[in-house]
Formats: sequence, structure tokens, C-alpha cells
Amino acid sequence: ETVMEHWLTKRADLSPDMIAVEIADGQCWTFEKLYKESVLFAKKLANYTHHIKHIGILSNNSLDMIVAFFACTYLEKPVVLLNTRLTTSEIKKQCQTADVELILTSDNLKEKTSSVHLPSKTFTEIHKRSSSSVELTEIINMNRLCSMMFTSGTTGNAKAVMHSFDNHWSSAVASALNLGLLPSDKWLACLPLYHISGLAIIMKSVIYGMSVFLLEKFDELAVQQAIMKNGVTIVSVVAVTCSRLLNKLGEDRYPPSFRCMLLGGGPAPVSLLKTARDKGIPIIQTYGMTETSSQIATLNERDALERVGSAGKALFSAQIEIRQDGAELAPAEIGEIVVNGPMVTAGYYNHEEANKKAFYDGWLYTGDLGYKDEQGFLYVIDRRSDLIISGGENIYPAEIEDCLLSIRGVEEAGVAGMSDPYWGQVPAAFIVRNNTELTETVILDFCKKELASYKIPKKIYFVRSLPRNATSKLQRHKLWEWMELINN
Ligand code: S0N
Ligand code: AMP
Ligand code: MG
Ligand code: MG
Ligand code: MG
Repeated sequence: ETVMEHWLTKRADLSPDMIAVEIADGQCWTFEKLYKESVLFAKKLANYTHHIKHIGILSNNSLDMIVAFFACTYLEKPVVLLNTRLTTSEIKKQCQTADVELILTSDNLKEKTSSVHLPSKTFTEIHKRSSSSVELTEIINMNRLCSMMFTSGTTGNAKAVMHSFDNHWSSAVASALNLGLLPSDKWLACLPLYHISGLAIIMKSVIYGMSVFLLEKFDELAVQQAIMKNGVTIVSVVAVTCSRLLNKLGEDRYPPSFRCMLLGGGPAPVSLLKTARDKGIPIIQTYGMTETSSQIATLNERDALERVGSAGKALFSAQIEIRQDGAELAPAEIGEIVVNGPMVTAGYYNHEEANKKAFYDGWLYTGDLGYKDEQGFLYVIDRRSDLIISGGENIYPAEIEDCLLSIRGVEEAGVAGMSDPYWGQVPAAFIVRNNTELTETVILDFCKKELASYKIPKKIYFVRSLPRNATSKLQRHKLWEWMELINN
């Protein structure tokens, strides 16, 4: 097994005075500072982590969150990154699934965290402790589990994607071999670190020796200022945040030092790509997912203009094939996108059934549909079965249906994605009720308690029955047809 000196230790040794992280209030931390803070935090945290299996982190982007993350790596404790938009009951379920036995959180999320009823500590509480005499690891075993993040399953049960150190390393290296790396590079992180779109930037920072500009959350004004005044050269965006940035920019232009927006996480509307082109903003389209530790295909800048809408080619060290019934298809034929490479997860934590379905012969069957053109450029045409992507957040219909079905008076429920000019897609629900007193308000109030607000159906249709096939399986495509009829 490959072993390396711990990345942050190594980086602090190689580039001690270089800025690792800069935040909006002007604070700048060097790699030496980040290393020292992480090691100190690890020694304090060790007072609580004896016999603890996995550590959850529930936080919006912050220096504390990055320190806590690296502290866990020094204690060789895998970190489970939790989405702050989730409700307490959703977080509780994820913690059970991923064997989280301690949650670290920010002060402002203390209340939410404590209702999960697991041992928890705020970053501040840890800072106040004295150091224990624990020995921190000096190395990284590349096959070791580093982190986990959730992605929903088609059955409605969330699955934890495992990221080894090797996955993170391979992803960072493959990305640099595609985008190149300039000494002046400063990557802006405004997507959440609890998604791989955000965390991957922190990994790159330490592995490359590259500065990160960190925002607590997305804010178009703050991003624009960071690009205009703070020398940001790259920013990762999803379609909604990209379009908000272009609106904000108006007739202004970014400085020439700005290199590109890396756009991923869902389909990219061609109109958006064209608007960006008109404003002289290079958009690098990428295809990737939590399971591939971020980018796995990316469109080179030089190919971008001729291939609007393509997600490019598989990165160096990765492979992408279009298959149907196990066989590779010819160019232009549409089939399932299957991927392979050292950045691809070894699987879902403790989920044999899902792993059997998704992995075969070392390849991950993504469930996404697409094709390659004659030159091998990938076009993604449809997302994995039933998945709704709203503003870069994934929603699985089954999870919403489970929630709706638990409401008294709901006989049947079917959920499908409805296109939305702002979010891309939002969930809509079709409900068969056996009690006409069951109103939309009652249903929505119930959902608010159980579901993160981006998952709450934006439209509810009461119907007499749901479209089902002979084996009584819900025919979701019929729901889409119904919506078209209703909305036109
Ligand atoms: C779009 C974002 C920024 C919106 O958040 P914002 O504006 O801060 O909203 P809030 O003020 O928090 O809330 C206001 C109301 O809006 C609701 N809401 C918030 N988000 C959504 C949403 N997504 N859909 C629907 N509603 C939403 C709130 O609930 C609130 O409503 P009320 O008032 O009713 O409570 C934010 O959603 C965001 O950051 N989205 C992006 C998340 C993300 O990073 N997704 C990518 C996940 N995928 C991956 O990581 C794999 C791909 C990948 O790695 C990648 C992706 C992109 C770029 C690069 C890469 C790469 O490969 O490196
Ligand atoms: P996540 O599970 O949050 O990592 O989301 C990954 C999913 O987003 C993929 O499986 C695709 O369905 C979708 N996706 C990512 N990149 C693209 C792209 N360039 N075009 C279309 N869909 C994409
Ligand atoms: Mg906001
Ligand atoms: Mg692998
Ligand atoms: Mg997601």
C-alpha cells in the first residue's frame, strides 16, 4: 500500500509562508498556520474521540470547519460531511447509516445538532479544552477512508459515498493535468464543503500548494468582489450560481487574471453558456459526481467554443464509456455513462445491495445517459433515473414519496421533477387522498418538519389515481406528461 507523509504536514514544510486560505474579512492563513491549528485542534479533539468510529461535521464553510476536517485526518478518523440544509431527522438517519458517533459543529448550528441526540461538540468547545497527549499520525495510507458524503438512493434511503485519500489525491492530480496550475492561482470556494464540489477545492489547495478564497456561503456580491479585487483566478459554480453571477456582472467585465468558472453539478443550459461567452467569461464544463470525487470529464478551454454543451473527455487516469447491456456503443449512440479511474469511490458504506447494482468489473454504472461524438467528446443528455437536481442539490422522488405516504389520509403519492426557470428543476407531487379535508397546507406543514426545504414539493396535484404499469409500478414518465398537459 502506498504511504505518504501527511499532506498538510508536507505542505507546511514545503510552502510554510504561502497563503492557504483567505476569508472575506481579510484574514489570511498560511499553510504553516493551518497546519499548526489543525494539529492543536486534533490534540484537543482527542479528548473525545477514543473508540469513536466516525466523526460527523455539520457546518457551513469556515476556517474552523477546515481545521476540524484536517484534525480528524491526524487522528485517523473518517469524517462524514453533513448537509446543513437537512432537518434534524434527516441528519439523524444519515448519522445512523454512516456510524457517526460524534458530531462537530459551529456555534450557530449547536441547537440543530443537539436535537440529533448524539454526542456533539461545537468547534468553540473543543478550542477551550486542553491538549491530550495523543500521538498524531505522521502519514497517510492512501487506501484509508478519508471522508464520506451522502447521495440519495433510488429507494429513498441515503447512501454514504466513501472517499479514500487516494480518491482525493487522484482527483486533484487529474484536475491539474487538465486545467494546469499557475503560481498565481487562487480558487474561490463558495459551494458547500459538505459537497465534493467544495471539499475538492480544499484538497487541491493542500496538494498543489494553492490559495483558496473561502466564503461561508454563496453570495453573488461577495464572489464578484473576490474576483474583481482579491485576485481569484478560478471559481467552481453550478448553473444557478453561474447565472446569478452573470446577472450581477451586468455590463462589467472580470479582470484578465480571472481564468475560468468550472461549471458542474448538473446540466448546463446552452443559453447560459452563450451569455457567458458574450461576456468573455471562460466556462469550463465538467461532468462529475460525488462518486467520482468531483470532475471525471472536463472540456478544455480550447475546445469549448466548438463544442458548446459537451462535458469534454475523461480526465487523464480516468475512462468513460457509453454502454448498453454491458457492451460499448458506437459514437453518437445514447447509452449509460460508465466510468472508471482512481478517483472513483470503492463504493457506498455498508451497502452491499447498492454496490452490487452500481459496480461491475471495476466500472461504476452512473445511471446517467449520454453519448460520445466521433472525436470522443462526452455529451450528457439525461440524469440518472428519476433524480431531480434543484440548484445543484439532489432530490430523489422516493424519499419525498415516503414522507408523503406517512401522512394520514394520503393513499398514494408520486413525485416527479418539474422544470423551473430558476432552480433548473423542482419536485412536484401527485397525491391520491382518502379524505378531502387533507389540504395542501396540512401536507406542506408536515413536509416542513421532515424534509429539507429544497425537497418540499413546489406544487401539489390531487388526483384520483396514479399511472401504474401491470406490476403496479409507478410510471413517472406519465407524471411528466400530465404536468406538460396541466402547464400548457
Ligand atoms: C444555489 C445555492 C447557492 C442557493 O443557496 P442560497 O441562495 O444561499 O439560498 P439560502 O439563502 O440558503 O436559502 C433561500 C431559500 O432558497 C432555498 N434553497 C436554497 N438552495 C436551494 C436549492 N438548491 N434548491 C431549491 N431551493 C433552495 C432555501 O431552502 C430557502 O428556502 P426557504 O426560504 O423556503 O427555506 C445553494 O443551493 C448551493 O450552494 N447549491 C449548490 C450545491 C452544490 O455544490 N452542488 C453540487 C453537488 N455535486 C457535486 O459536488 C459533484 C459535482 C462537482 O464536484 C462539481 C460541481 C460544480 C462545480 C465543480 C464541480 C467539480 O467537479 O469540481
Ligand atoms: P451528485 O450526486 O450531487 O454528485 O450529482 C451528480 C449528478 O449530477 C450526475 O450523476 C449527473 O446526473 C449530474 N451532472 C453532473 N455533471 C453534469 C453535466 N455536466 N451535465 C449534466 N448532468 C450532470
Ligand atoms: Mg441567500
Ligand atoms: Mg477505485
Ligand atoms: Mg448532491
